[in-house]
Amino acid sequence: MSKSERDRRMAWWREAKFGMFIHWGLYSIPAGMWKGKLVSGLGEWIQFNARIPIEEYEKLARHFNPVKFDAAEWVKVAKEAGMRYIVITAKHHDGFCMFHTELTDYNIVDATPFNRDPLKELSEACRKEGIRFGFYYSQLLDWHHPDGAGNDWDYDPNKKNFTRYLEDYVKPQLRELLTNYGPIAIVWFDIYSPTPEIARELKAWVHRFQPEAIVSGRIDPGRRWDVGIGDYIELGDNEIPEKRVEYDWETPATINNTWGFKSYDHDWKSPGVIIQNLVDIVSKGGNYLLNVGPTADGEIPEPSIQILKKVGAWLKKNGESIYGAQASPVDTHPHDPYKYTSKPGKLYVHVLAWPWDGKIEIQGIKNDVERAYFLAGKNHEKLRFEQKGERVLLHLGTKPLDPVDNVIVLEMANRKWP
Ligand code: FHN
Repeated sequence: MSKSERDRRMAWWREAKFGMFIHWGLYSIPAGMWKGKLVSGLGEWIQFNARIPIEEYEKLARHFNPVKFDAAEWVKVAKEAGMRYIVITAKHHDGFCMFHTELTDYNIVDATPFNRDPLKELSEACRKEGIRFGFYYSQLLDWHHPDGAGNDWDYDPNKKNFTRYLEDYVKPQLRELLTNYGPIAIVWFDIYSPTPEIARELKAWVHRFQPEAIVSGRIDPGRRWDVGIGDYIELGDNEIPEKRVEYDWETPATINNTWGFKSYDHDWKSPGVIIQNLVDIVSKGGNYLLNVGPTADGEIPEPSIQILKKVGAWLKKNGESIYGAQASPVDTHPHDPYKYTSKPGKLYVHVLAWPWDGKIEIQGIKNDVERAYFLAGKNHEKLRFEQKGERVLLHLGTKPLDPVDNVIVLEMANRKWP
């Protein structure tokens, strides 16, 4: 694919910067407890961590009736948080399908009293609200399918046939997902594909039905930090690189310590931490895909909603420094109290810790600064500054406007830098 073709396909994603990840499935019923005992580890891994036999785990489906699920409400939460795309688990490692599929009855429409297809409802709600819609699909691990990888307590691994699983199950299911749910913005494969050939085949399969869909970096067989078969590099979970990465990349992240709902995980990241992570990621050229883990009733946990609202309120005022922004043109040290994002002719200085004397000196400014102002300030009132070569001293005053991140815009005399 030519560079211009690639740039065209990736344009919306580069602009979007912030997305909502949704891990939702049968595991939201046990929510981290099995037979009265806490099961440590990620909520969505409970079947594996407690080695629950398929016969027992399957029974959860009979009790899955998330009547409070409201696609419009979820999209509203994402939108108000300033998120521009949604990626939801169509099939996670437990193999339970959160969409209507002809390939197995082990799906939310046929196996539960709920009898609705949340992916259909969510994809439609996203379309109405102008939010891009994508799905997560576990292409390697499937603890329910006899040929999927990962389950050695119900199946003999030596008898598994991955090719059969790929051809007779994964590809037909992907075809359903790629043809029945409108435009698909992202197909989020996870872990890795067994070989580069399989990864390439899967990518071609996706593009056969949705030529514009972006494919996550975890389609690659274990390649990271490099341009692979996926359309962008997918970093490790909650991983933020030390420096700018010169290729499209994304950090998938939890809002507490699990992806799938766990009733006793209350270790929420504060809105401040999330805003700072978002700024850090954008300043290094990446996207932030932040997860929520809805309950078995179909609700996004209230603490997540409250956190996201605050992030959204900050973005409402400061979004110009995030959406479509480019990485910092200057390397900052992890301990610097500020970070940069940029757009042609504008440098956004994110002041993350207010200086005690109301002044901050920044370095590496290779252009004449024409004007400085707080992005969230009234009428963009001018800020006093002094420039000596590449150093700029900003007089901020003693009172921050925002408790987390105050963005100062430096307008440059010409648009050549940054
Ligand atoms: O095993 C999964 C995990 O459950 C979750 O889906 C995350 C999201 O990035 N991916 C895998 C671990 O990296």
